[in-house]
Amino acid sequence: MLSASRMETAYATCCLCDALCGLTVQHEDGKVVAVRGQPDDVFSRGYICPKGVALPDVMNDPDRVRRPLRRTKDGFVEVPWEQALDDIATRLGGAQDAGGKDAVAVYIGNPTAHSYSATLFAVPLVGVLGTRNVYSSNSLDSAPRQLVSYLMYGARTILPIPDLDRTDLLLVLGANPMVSNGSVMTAPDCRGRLRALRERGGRLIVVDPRRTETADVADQHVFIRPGADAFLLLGMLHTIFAEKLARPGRMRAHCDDLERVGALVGPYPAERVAGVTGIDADTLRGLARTFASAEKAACYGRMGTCAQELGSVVTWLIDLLHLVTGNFDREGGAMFPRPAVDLSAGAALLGQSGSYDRYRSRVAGLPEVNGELPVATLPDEIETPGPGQVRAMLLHAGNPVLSAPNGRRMERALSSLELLVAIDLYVNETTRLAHYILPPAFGLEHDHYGLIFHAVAVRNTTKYSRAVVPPPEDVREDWRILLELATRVLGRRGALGRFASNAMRAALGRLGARGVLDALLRVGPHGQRPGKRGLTLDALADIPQGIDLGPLEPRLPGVLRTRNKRIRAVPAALVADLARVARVLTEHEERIGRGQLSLIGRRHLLSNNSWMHNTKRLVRGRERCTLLIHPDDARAAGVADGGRVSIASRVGSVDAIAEISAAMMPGTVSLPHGFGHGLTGVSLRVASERPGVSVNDVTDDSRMDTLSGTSALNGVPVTVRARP
Ligand SMILES: Nc1nc2c(c(=O)[nH]1)N[C@H]1C(S)=C(S)[C@@H](COP(=O)(O)OP(=O)(O)OC[C@H]3O[C@@H](n4cnc5c(=O)[nH]c(N)nc54)[C@H](O)[C@@H]3O)O[C@H]1N2
Ligand SMILES: Nc1nc2c(c(=O)[nH]1)N[C@H]1C(S)=C(S)[C@@H](COP(=O)(O)OP(=O)(O)OC[C@H]3O[C@@H](n4cnc5c(=O)[nH]c(N)nc54)[C@H](O)[C@@H]3O)O[C@H]1N2
Ligand code: SF4
Ligand SMILES: [Mo]
Repeated sequence: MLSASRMETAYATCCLCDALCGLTVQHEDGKVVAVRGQPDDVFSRGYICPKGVALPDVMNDPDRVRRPLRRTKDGFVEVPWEQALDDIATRLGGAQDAGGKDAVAVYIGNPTAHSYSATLFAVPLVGVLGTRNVYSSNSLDSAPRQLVSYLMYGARTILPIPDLDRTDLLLVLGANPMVSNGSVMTAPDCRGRLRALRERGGRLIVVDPRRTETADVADQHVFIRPGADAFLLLGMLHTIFAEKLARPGRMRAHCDDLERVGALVGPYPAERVAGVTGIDADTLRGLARTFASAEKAACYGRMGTCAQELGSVVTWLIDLLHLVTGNFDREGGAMFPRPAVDLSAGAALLGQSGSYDRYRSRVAGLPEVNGELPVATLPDEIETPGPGQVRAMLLHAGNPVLSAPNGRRMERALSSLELLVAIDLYVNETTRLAHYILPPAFGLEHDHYGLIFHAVAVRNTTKYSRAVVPPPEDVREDWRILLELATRVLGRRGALGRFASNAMRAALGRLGARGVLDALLRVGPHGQRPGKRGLTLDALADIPQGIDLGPLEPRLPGVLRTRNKRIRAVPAALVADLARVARVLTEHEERIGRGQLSLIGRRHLLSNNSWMHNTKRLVRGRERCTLLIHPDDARAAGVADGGRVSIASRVGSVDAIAEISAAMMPGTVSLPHGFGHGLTGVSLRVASERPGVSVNDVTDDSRMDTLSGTSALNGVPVTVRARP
């Protein structure tokens, strides 16, 4: 009886992926007991996926780090926070005293973006460190999208999003929203929204080297060779101009140089690109006509179009497809959300609208993109001696040994650091190499606001969720850890440093993450104005199901941050990169001639990148880390279904079980990322039972979109052999 009376229910938001699903959380005595979908949530309306249900498994995981750890020769030992923070600050400062600012690197991992407070408080820490060696999962993910936005619209945060709920035609290129639940397109219950598209008579077309779960619910699926999207889009644009289907309408007035596009795509008629894409010329022209003639059409490209050698050009061509057909900033096309926190204004205020090629990486000479360098070159910066060599690194919510290409090389490089500090929940493949692990509060132990994800959402909504349960006694919220490190590092820099440190601690410490968010809401488009009571954090917190701010609306030209308030339709850097497109096309043709296999990735609904394999209810079922291979390729390599194969590339090889599948395009094989938990020193008991192998021991760190520094995690040339 007593225990029943203590059970309470709260609203919350899932922090795991972009979808921002509303949750109903049952908790008792400070412990979360059950998580369900929240039917009243204005955006997700009750939808939830199995990962959201499993959130408490991570929070309550016996393997979770709950006290600061220091590595000794006998393994990790617990240390008090103050001692850990002081020693870390001293050693970071020491590394910078000896080797300059760049001697300390920072790596910001994916979950950082899912915490508004960590996102906000990483900024002052990176600022205080003043290093050029800033890395993040962006260069394994969406850096091409952010770069193209900076080049065309004047800010990396101005992201065109498919108006999913109102379009008549959704052309999906290299995304699998049925599994990923949408990415750079916040759309809780993608499955239901795609069903609704078809129920209202709309069409769904998927272009992917694998017949994916999304292709399975589409009207049409077209196989494409990995990395050939630029050629497809050039061929489509060529057809649109050749057949006089271009209808830019009001976009003409909003763009500079749109009229140059026809000439740029001139060398790429459908016949020229058919062979290299694997799509016959008629089908290709058909796609162009279907897109151009639809009343409302949107093209959605994601990991498949970003994590490849031509990621930036492909992203640009997708935007051009919208502009040229007039499906831009218009209902049912690609549109700009209007979030309650105006990220672009905030970024502009901090001087962070974006940047490109202000400096280059020391060793490989790769351009800086929006203040970051490519993760793929981090090992170069650690291993190559000389001024500016990285000696120490802060790792926030990342697992580059499993997530970056050539993971074995990353592992070697990180092992050689003087100091590696991880802020993380687990002793995993990367953090086991750290000298310190600092444990953060997680999930429903802290509040939630979709700072970044409201800004890429298919509908304008806003929602703040309070923390549901207290964190374990000795963990701290990420933003506090980041602030502690920033102020301590600053405080070591003489009298002026101590003054600045005290000022920062007083200002940001007192305001806190919530205070900063409140201020951002107040100055945002729905905030307070003279004579008008607008949004405040307190007011929002009292509406836990969120506020619906309506469908996306046209925002040109106000949304732009270019000086003349016009879109740069053909930025010079992208036009220049067309020379590389021509070269890559020839390379692809040669590769096809040699019959070389291409490796791509895949995601699973129950996996989340590298770090949710330690929860029993998410690792159930069939082995997931298998190599999908087409029957013809299996036959040619003598590979049997269920047989062991070795997959080898320039950088390494792994063994896996083969799964013969006609869902693969011939010539293409697929292995998921985020596995490989069998390394010594990993403390993940559940994950270690079915460790799998890391595809990133095979992906090649030298293959990248050189414009944006984004790794070509897809389309890796490999050979597959049967193992005895
Ligand atoms: N369940 C689950 N959800 C997730 C994640 C997860 O790990 N698990 N991760 C989250 C994260 S961090 C992200 S960034 C998103 C990613 O979200 P998505 O991009 O939707 O997810 P992917 O499964 O990577 O989809 C990429 C698709 O591109 C295809 N592809 C590969 N190469 C090419 C190519 O060259 N051209 C074309 N046209 N297609 C290609 C692949 O076959 C795959 O279907 O998902 C997020 N959501
Ligand atoms: N081959 C291949 N490689 C890929 C991809 C692919 O499709 N194919 N996808 C790429 C993509 S899209 C991404 S985003 C990257 C992700 O790569 P990373 O960002 O490097 O790593 P994750 O696997 O997301 O691991 C996140 C880490 O953060 C920790 N963590 C979780 N929540 C919190 C928190 O609230 N606070 C803190 N401090 N830590 C937390 C977890 O324990 C885990 O160690 O992987 C990339 N790698
Ligand atoms: S779809 Fe994403 S946000 Fe929604 S419950 Fe699943 S993991 Fe959480
Ligand atoms: Mo990602």
